[in-house]
Amino acid sequence: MKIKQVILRHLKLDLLEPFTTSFGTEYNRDFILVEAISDDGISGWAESVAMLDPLYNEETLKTNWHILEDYLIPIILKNEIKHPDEISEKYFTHIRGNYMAKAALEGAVWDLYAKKQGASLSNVLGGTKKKIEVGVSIGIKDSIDSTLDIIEARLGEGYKRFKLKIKPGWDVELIDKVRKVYPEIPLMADANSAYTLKDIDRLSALDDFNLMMIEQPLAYNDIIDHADLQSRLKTPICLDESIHSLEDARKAIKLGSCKIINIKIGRVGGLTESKKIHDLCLEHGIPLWCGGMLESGIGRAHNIAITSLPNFTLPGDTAASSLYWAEDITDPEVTVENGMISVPELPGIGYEPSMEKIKKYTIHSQTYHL
Ligand code: OSB
Ligand code: MG
Repeated sequence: MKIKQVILRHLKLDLLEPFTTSFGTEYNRDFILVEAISDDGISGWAESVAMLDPLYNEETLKTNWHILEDYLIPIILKNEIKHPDEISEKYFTHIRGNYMAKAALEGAVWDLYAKKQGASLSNVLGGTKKKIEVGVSIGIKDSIDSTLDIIEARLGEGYKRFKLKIKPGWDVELIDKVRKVYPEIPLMADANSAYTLKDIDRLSALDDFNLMMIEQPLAYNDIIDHADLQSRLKTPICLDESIHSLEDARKAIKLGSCKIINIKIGRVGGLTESKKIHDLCLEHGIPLWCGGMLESGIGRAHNIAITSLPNFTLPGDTAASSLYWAEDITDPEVTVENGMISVPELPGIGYEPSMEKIKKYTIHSQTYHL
């Protein structure tokens, strides 16, 4: 496979509602859309999940653009790629970090590869599920009552798991009230690294609510204190921010830092690395689910494909486009029926990028060729 051209586009979509986590509030989503075009004129698509500001992790839209333009795209244009696994295993190995930038370009080549095989992305990744279960991530709100209203609406829409964003002061009372109204729902909390071991009393209090898991309570780069915390809690800890690679996952499992892992394709540097983490976790009895980064339909399509692998046994954050955007940039948009998404069977990602909508939301674009 020869890639003759890569187009980067900076898109900006307005969120229908602000999305607040312990690290900040997002009002819109700026992201890089990557289009990789083969010498026979087929396009593969993916997006970078890096945000404008380095709040979730250290990458940003600008650092991703720089790494893509100056390092990754030239490598992809220069080399004949037989299989997308070669990208992370051979071509990007000497470039440290910059996982989201790598994943964005690798993902576009995966889509292109699948299209050339006439197979769905799920299929070429080894996916087995035809339908996947979907949960929803609920941001920090101004009152517990408005959180309860949102849960009620999402329950009615059939979502299979409810994740509440927490931070110190928006945690024990919130979960307690939600549990009193909904004693049985699959409920979890995501702290995005808002606590330290000094908060052990607060974190222990969360242990009494039969939560499915607590996601990333401690520092974004920690697996040591998480192991300590996990030994003191019966609620499973799920790691998000701390896991960037197969090696990170291996070490976290060995230390007992978590009992569940959230895979984000961007955070771990791509689909090939995601598959490897999947296989390791399957071997060790660590269940997985696919996280979300407020992606457009293009990024969500990749998430849906990886979620079709067998060890994604817990509902993921691939909620419907209509919860986030007035309009999404794919045809069809991502829709959820009774808390389920049917994995597309069309070649590639299976959601067609709408050139008209992409043009409408593009702020800046740049084309690269040899
Ligand atoms: O920690 O899972 C997270 C969104 C942006 C940054 C970090 C996170 C999130 C979410 C996912 O919770 C929301 C979604 O994409 O539906
Ligand atoms: Mg998270």
